Amino acid sequence: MTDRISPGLWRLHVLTDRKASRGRSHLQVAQAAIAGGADVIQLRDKDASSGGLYREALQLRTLTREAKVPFIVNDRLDIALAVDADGVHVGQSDLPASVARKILGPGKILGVSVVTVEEALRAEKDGADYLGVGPVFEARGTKPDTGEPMGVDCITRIRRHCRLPIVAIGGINADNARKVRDAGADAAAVISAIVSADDIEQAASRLKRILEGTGQ
Ligand code: TZP
Ligand code: MG
Repeated sequence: MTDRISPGLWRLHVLTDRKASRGRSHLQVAQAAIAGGADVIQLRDKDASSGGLYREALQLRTLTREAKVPFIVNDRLDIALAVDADGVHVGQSDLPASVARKILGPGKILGVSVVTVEEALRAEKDGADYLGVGPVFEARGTKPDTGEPMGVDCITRIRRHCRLPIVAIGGINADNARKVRDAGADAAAVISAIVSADDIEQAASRLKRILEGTGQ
């Protein structure tokens, strides 16, 4: 069972993405990903209305609570608080991490997306529990503004300067997951290689074993 307050022990973050899920709901995707060994589920939906997102988040909260898997909401601190999620993940153009931490309080998890060492150090100072770093490879999820792929060197650089757990993101799949671990990432956050797979459970399980170093 995953330790819900230790992001450093998590290996596989699965981010939901309605558009990439081939008709399957956030709930169906999360159920299958958890069955395959996802260590944390992050609800990410840029297009949903607040009411719609709240209802989806409630369903995921029930599922993840029963499965004892941590539940993070992307961007939407209001939704995270409304459903008592375990935490929130913010990017550089979202609510500042320091403000998110203040509102969340000390007991919740805060993830922050960073690209540079400076951003990583600021996130650490602002109270982040883990860093999202990427896109490492070409992102295949639906976000149009994820930026240019930075390669695995960005992980190595940030690893050298910052102690927080690093979660690599962007184009990660079974063929390249080993590279991000070797570069110093603690975990990978994955959208399309899992949510678009024919068999989500199997795709999650394979990636999990690669990230744990017990499979290929
Ligand atoms: N942030 C940086 S890349 C990315 C996000 C949300 C999308 C990753 O999606 P995929 O399908 O795993 O490449
Ligand atoms: Mg964001």
